[in-house]
Amino acid sequence: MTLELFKFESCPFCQRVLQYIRQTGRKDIILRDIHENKEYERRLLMEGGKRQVPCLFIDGKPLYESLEILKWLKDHPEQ
Ligand SMILES: N[C@@H](CCC(=O)N[C@@H](CS)C(=O)NCC(=O)O)C(=O)O
Repeated sequence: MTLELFKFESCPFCQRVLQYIRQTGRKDIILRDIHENKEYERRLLMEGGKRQVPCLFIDGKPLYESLEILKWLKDHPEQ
């Protein structure tokens, strides 16, 4: 399974998710900073449908909303 988190550093909702990832020591999530890379921003918009962060792509399928993302991560621990 491929997990990609689209985010930017100054977003508090992203920080909430990033803190959880750090706390749990998860290593299976690729971070995509949309402020550092215009291609990531383009992908988020084109494939996700909107520019909102955080957004977790789960095998390419977008999941928006930090609380939904946290719930999904808790329900799907790193293998
Ligand atoms: N309810 C959302 C709020 C996310 C949010 O407001 N993110 C801001 C950045 S801090 C954003 O992407 N704004 C741009 C937009 O909504 O188009 C969540 O919890 O994830």
